[in-house]
Amino acid sequence: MREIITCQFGQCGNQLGQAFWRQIVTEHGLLPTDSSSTFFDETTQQSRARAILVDMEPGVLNVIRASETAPLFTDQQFMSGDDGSGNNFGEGYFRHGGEQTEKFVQIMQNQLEKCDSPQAVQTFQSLGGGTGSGLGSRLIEEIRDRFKFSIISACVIPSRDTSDVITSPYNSVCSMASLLESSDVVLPFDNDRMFQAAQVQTIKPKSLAELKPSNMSMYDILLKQFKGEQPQNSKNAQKKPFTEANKLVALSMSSLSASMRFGGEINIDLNDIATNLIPFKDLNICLVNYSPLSEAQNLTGKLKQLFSINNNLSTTQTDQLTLANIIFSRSKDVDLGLMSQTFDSLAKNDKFIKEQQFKIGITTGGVENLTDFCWLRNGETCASTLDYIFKNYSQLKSKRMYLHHYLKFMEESELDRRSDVINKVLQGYKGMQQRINGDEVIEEEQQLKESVKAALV
Ligand SMILES: Nc1nc2c(ncn2[C@@H]2O[C@H](COP(=O)(O)OP(=O)(O)O)[C@@H](O)[C@H]2O)c(=O)[nH]1
Ligand SMILES: [Mg+2]
Repeated sequence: MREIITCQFGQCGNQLGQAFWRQIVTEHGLLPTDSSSTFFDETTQQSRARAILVDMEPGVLNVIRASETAPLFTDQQFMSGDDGSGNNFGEGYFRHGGEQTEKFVQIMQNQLEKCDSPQAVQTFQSLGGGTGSGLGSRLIEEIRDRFKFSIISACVIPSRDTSDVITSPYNSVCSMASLLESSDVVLPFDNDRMFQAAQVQTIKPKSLAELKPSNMSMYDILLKQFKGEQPQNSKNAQKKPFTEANKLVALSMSSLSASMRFGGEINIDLNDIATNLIPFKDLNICLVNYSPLSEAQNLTGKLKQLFSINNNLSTTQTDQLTLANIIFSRSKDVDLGLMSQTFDSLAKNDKFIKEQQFKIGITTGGVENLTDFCWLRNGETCASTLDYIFKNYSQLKSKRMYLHHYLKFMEESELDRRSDVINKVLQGYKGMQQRINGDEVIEEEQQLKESVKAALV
């Protein structure tokens, strides 16, 4: 079994992690099985999640330590501090990053020693704050440099809501630049989109308490301590449906590794995602849709939902040109034949579907009575995510608002370099059509010819 190590950074990252581990425990039931070793180390008496939990404020980690998932982690897997990063990428990246990096590398090495054949690292963080954004980015860069694993990063894009973190545009640009350079695949989860999707959502995933263990097991404590509620430590928690949003991220992320854990007709593992969806190394964002959010009668209904804008967790823009698509299907009742047949009938009335090539992963094992789908694709519409964070950044930066907070920790040139990275990838997505047509290559060749000519003169 190939293992996946999960790194969760900052408040949002750890709350996403909490939702994720709840989901994974419900999927694997309450007993260790062959399939559970992807996410759990089962060599000791008590199974432990293959995870590293990092936050510089103690609040959220203490909530996790007191929650029903606590038995999944040892003290050595927590990396906490006493003061946060003040919603400042610079403070997270430079101050905490300078102090914490070696400690993190040691915890990572310790986790790796417990793996036979580690496949990938997956990360959770928000882009808008300071710790997840700054320290998280720094540590992801470290993983890239030292361990050379595939890295798949789920990141939360801040809401348009003005009560959200005021400096989030700086944080988002800086951390997104890092992810684009260090992660193999960046999966943006837009809070506004997810809050809307959460309103539509009528299906609740199974909770731990609903699972009836046939005999007592390593998860006994977990089950006994189960309180059924997502811990929240944010001032905004009452106002914003973080719990529902985080569940959608957890379900989507768990579906990506479902076929490698449970097997099925067509297996897709985390490495296949990068191989298939990232044809150009610098265009490494993939958008996410999840279905079903509401009860649908049949497979056609669920797949229709999958392509609906309501089910888009990444952006409000409808899909334009796509480079590549993967659909992850998990259901006992859906095989490739049925999937292809349903697709063919949908394509008859849908121009977009008709024009796409889909790679499909089919998982037939896993959670009883769960039929769900996750659609990842890379394409022109990824520009909308970068456009959003770049515009917000430019508005503040052009007036130099709040800039002094950042200049305490970093050079202005570093901020500019990071915004250039975003802009370059943004232009890359906007010019995708030309790249596919090969126009860009011709342009480069032309430039080369001209410079040779100039040199000869
Ligand atoms: N979806 C989601 N967003 C969150 C959660 N907690 C905080 N956020 C968002 O994350 C941003 C703030 O980052 P946060 O993780 O609190 O900062 P950090 O602890 O310094 O990394 C804001 O845009 C919040 O709205 C959460 O549990 N779920
Ligand atoms: Mg925090």
